[in-house]
Amino acid sequence: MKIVVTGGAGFIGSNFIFYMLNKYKEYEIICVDKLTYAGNLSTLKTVMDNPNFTFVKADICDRETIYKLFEDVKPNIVVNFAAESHVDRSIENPDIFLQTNIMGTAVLMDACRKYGIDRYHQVSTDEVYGDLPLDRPDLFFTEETPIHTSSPYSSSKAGADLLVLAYHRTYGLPVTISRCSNNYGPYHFPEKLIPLMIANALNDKPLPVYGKGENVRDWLYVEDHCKAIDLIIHNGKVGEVYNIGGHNEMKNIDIVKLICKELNKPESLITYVADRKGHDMRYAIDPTKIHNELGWLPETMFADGIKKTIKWYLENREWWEEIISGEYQNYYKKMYENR
Ligand code: NAD
Ligand code: TDX
Repeated sequence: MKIVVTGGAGFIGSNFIFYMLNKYKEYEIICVDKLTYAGNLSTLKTVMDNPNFTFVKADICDRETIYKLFEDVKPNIVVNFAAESHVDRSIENPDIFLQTNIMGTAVLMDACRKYGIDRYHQVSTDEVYGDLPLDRPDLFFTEETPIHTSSPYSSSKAGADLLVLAYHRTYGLPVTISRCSNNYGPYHFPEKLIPLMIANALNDKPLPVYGKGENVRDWLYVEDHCKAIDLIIHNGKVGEVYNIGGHNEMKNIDIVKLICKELNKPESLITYVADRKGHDMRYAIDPTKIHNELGWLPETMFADGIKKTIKWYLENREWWEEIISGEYQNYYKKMYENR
């Protein structure tokens, strides 16, 4: 079995690679990653010497290179994690999101059509459903919820999802799509809420909470997401969409306060800053379908997962300090100074 994993030098893709190499000793994993600002080869250092693992630096939008790779490798399965993934960056500059998230997906699927594939899996997001109001805790996103996006990021992911379903209907490509809620865990890039707050708190820097911090996200430990994708690529029905989430809704402000408590830092570090444009209020996944059809259930409780995650950031300072010491400083200034 040969699996091409795109975006494997990023947060979720790398965790998926670790999970798969550990679980399936006979599988070959070929990671394809452009190594954008979000991709880090150091993340993959523990698997670089594994004979079942190969790293290929390539852009999923580069048709010639991707075709050549498929011709050489002839993968059985493609799992596409590669994407521009940060909402705030998409608000500043949508172009690259359209390029990578939509055009890159098309190139990968064209390669699958040309060289044949058993399964193309698209890693999507709950953000394609837009948001839910705070005063309707009875509402959840199901797979039937209409697509209704808010940001250039979520729109680009929705565009890709529609293209994936179109390739299934028009060309019979054997696809599946998963739409997951917010992940957290090791190797999460420090521009995102949880790692940003951990890093800033450890450096005694202000903790910038957008708006009033009332927005709700549905948090899932990254390994539970990886387990769900493993089940979908092996047992999921072709042409289907599966929502993934663990019914773990939390307000941003409560997460930030929890991080302060765990790290023994004062809540006075919390600074309320201008809200994100078009900020989604609440995400909440109904995971009934994946539970009933594939038997998936989240295994890591948030109380344990957040402790494990904080411990990981404490024990792996080198990994994130290296990241935040470079170009990231300019990004941080631009996004947060005078906000
Ligand atoms: P990430 O930003 O940490 O990693 C993205 C990876 O893709 C990086 O290694 C980057 O170098 C690579 N990449 C970007 N453009 C590329 C290109 N053109 N060609 C090849 N590689 C490229 O992202 P993540 O948080 O790990 O998210 C992975 C996927 O999961 C994305 O598709 C995202 O939309 C989706 N998702 C993320 C979350 C979350 O909470 N992080 C939740 C649901 C879905
Ligand atoms: O500095 C911050 N302050 C703050 O209040 C940051 C970075 C975020 N926030 C808020 C915005 C959101 O309400 O925290 C919440 C989470 O923000 P992000 O970590 O940027 O995640 P989100 O916008 O919810 O999107 C994430 O989940 C869905 C991923 O980045 C996406 O790739 C995924 O599709």
